[in-house]
Amino acid sequence: MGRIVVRGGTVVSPSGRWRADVLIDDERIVAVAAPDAAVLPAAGEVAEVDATGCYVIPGGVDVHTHMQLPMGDLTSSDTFASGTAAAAWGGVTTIVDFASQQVGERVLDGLEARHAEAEGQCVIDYAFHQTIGGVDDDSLAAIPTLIEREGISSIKLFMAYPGTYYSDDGQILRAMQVAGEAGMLTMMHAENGIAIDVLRAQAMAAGDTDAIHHGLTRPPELEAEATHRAVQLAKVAGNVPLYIVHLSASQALEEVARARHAGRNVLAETCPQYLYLSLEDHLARPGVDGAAYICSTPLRSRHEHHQKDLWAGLRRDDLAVVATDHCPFCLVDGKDRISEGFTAVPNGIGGVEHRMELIYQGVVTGEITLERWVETCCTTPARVFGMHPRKGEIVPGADADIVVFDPRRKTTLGRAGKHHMAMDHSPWEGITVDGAIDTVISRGEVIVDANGLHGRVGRGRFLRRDRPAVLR
Ligand code: DUC
Ligand code: ZN
Ligand code: ZN
Repeated sequence: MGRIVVRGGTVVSPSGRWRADVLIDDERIVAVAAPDAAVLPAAGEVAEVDATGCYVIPGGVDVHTHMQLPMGDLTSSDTFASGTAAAAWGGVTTIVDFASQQVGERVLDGLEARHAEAEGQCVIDYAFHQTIGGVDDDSLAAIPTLIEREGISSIKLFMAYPGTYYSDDGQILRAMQVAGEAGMLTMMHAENGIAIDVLRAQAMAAGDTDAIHHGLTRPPELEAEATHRAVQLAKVAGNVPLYIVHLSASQALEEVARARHAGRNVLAETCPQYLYLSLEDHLARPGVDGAAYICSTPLRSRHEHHQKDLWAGLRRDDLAVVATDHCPFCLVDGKDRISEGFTAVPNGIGGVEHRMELIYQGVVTGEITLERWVETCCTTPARVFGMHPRKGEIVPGADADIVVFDPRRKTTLGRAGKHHMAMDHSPWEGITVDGAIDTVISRGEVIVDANGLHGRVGRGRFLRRDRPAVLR
């Protein structure tokens, strides 16, 4: 691959922005230097990427995706190949997806199967978290092996979905103890699934089958209650680190903020859908148009200031990460199951391609700074999940994962605009945002530029992750 210099741009990191050029040698960044520095090659000496007038930021790190995820008899519609290609188009150079285990299954079998699905298929680098859906002696015994041998430093548990992924409080406590002891991070889907299932059954029995009832049967109180319980269980388990996924409600954010204020090691993630889409404007649409927006946690009411609070949470660091929970399903043979009621519809929204641009819009509207955009979408996710400094920051020695972002252009999202995800619709249809992904470099290779996608399927490598950079 040789040497490349990214010239003329403004390099952005969580701590500031500088006029600097970036020298890449093969797969690594070897220098970040003032434009007149002697270390930089003269014009014409090496390949150049012109970043004049652009921001030069680390490749995006999306720590929550679900490519080709089996859900009942369906599978999420992006394969590892199509989903990582779409991610590359969106300035993402690393994803962390999930290997899965359920009751009666062996953890390491699920991991091996997931490796077989992803290997040779990814355009960008990838890693896995391990979902533990059946906490028992056997699965608990396997947890330390994940970090010691497999390069997997986080587990995900569910307080929702009784009968499939659900863990009761005793199981959660035991898994947190084991993960904490091994130096791993516990991620939590925090919704009270037992109460939600009662509300869902009642709604269906009453004939309330439209998509909006997906949201109404998963009220903010049940997200907040589960978040509170997860925080307490993490404390009782030995003050182990906890990461709340896809946080959507103000009330859950309050629980996280309270815990953090008390010095607890609790981190939380939100997703673009909760910052921009709402129960009334999207989930309440009739038929399949509303079903397209079924995801869990659900979109919240625009009358309850959740979005305003989430942006404030991002500013205050009560929300440390923006990920997508990319879990796309098509309308045909997927979301169209709304004809059988909202409980039959697969859960999930696609967005891996649009996170960087959508969150940059928060910079344009004054919700967050340019530096905070990079921190929440690149650097902190890499640190929290044990990939920094290799990923997430433009520093000498890091992998040369770099995005040239042009703030002067605009990007229209949706099937008629920029859309490479394997979906027959877009939740983001017609939204125009400021800025555009200009060039994407992954481990020293230009994988996206004005001429299109160059990254080949299979070039992405599995990333063995270190211990999370969080305090015990
Ligand atoms: N939770 C996720 O994190 N992803 C898809 C569905 C869900 O409930
Ligand atoms: Zn979840
Ligand atoms: Zn998810």
